Amino acid sequence: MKRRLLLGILLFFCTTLSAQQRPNVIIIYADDLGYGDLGCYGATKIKTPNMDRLAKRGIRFTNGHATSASCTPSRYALMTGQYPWRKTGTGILPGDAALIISTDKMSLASLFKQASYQTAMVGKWHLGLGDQVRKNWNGAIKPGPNEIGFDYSFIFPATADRVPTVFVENHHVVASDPSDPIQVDYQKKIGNDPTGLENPELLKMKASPNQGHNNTIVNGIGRIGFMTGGTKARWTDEEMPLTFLTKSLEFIEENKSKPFFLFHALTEPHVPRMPSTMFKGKSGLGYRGDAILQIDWAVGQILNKLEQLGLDKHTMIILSSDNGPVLDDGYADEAVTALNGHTPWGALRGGKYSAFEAGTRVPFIVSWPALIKPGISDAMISQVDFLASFATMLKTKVPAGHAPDSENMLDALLGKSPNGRKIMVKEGMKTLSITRGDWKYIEPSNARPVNPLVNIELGNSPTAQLYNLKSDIGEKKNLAAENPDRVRELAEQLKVFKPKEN
Ligand code: NG6
Ligand code: CA
Repeated sequence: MKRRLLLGILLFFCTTLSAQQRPNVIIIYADDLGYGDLGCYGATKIKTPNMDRLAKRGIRFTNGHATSASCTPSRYALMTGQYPWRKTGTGILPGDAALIISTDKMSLASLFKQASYQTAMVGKWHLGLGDQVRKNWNGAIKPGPNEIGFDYSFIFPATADRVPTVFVENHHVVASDPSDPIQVDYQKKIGNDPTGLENPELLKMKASPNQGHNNTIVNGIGRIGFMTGGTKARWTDEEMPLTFLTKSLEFIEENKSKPFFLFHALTEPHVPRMPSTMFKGKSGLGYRGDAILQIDWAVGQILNKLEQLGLDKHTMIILSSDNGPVLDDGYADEAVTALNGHTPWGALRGGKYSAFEAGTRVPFIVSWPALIKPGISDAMISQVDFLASFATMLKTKVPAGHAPDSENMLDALLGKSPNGRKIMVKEGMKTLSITRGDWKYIEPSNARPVNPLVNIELGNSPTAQLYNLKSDIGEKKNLAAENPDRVRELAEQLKVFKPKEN
């Protein structure tokens, strides 16, 4: 009897200990969700109770960042631990691009896999698939997520507004049909499907002028790029995020007794915003707001599932976004006209595509009830740091030369330390900035200062910009002229991180 009790106590401690070192990890990664889009980050015109619940029981970072102000480069950095501008070809990818992540370097996924986690990638991918552009969409498509360390993947290839609008499960398009082969072309029209340009009367949501979302029509929405075939395989926008959620919930359920790593990459609130019927019109802010309610609901479903399975205490959840917010990003979806005073960028300047803070400073919440004490952290932290931080948590060595820009921020992520990075480099659309302490320097750039189509200030200026983020989070007052030494120093320091000229 005594021995049994002792054994029981021992077992209890061992499980608790290993769960403390090896929690399940879920990254919920939104697409274009802004710093000011969540109630817990100050939004008042939209309600996000589930994300707020997550923040309340975890740490809400006020200074958490994507590396870049658009999708592909931010995801590349998160997965590889390398600043994306150090590698060519990491800009926003077309839907037929080849995989841009090297399969022989450690990735965030292969790190978890090496530590005997079950790993899954569900949702938006946008890092390329296969080894060439002209790939066969009807056979096995590889390399992709499964070749960089995910045991299971259920994705769509690029963005919701880019063809092919199909799911790929592991190596195969879901519901593909050999008698209706899929072909994709980004240069010219392929097949006979109507396009937004030729048949605007078939659209249920019009494209904004001059943004180019008027190629093949799928589900009444013009896309970027042309596709033909795969009629049964095409997803409908209203249902696609729910499919992703279902796949993630199934993965959690199937792996409830082993440690798992799940990357749940949402497609909302990226365009085209076409929420499911249960959310349409619910926010009063147009489909963009409705899409945020849909995200919040999905987060709630994941939290509930973990609770039901008794996994909530030992599961670490990170919620963040790949870049900042945008309103009109290609469709006439009322994002601008129905905004109703909501400020997706909070008090920050700029938005998606911008070198100003709203481009990259994003919602960033970390929860792990068994270990993390709730609070707010001002530590400066970047998604490029996940790889080195989790390597530390899992006691895995990152091979020399891999993940060169990833810093171990585990203590900051767990709220054990208020200190984050000393310096951080980020990009708008190519324009780099460096932040050290309170000071942010944006390198001079001759690129256009404003993108008039999306109506966002890009943070570009032909002369140097220097802001004190402590006193001026909105980057209103350029202090470069008064601080030439600081400008010189930061410009010098930034050189180390610039792409190598070749
Ligand atoms: C841009 C698209 C935009 C969006 C973005 C990718 C135009 C004019 N705009 O090129 O609609 O698809 O790419 O967004 O084509 S991201 O969040 O995946 O980076
Ligand atoms: Ca994005």
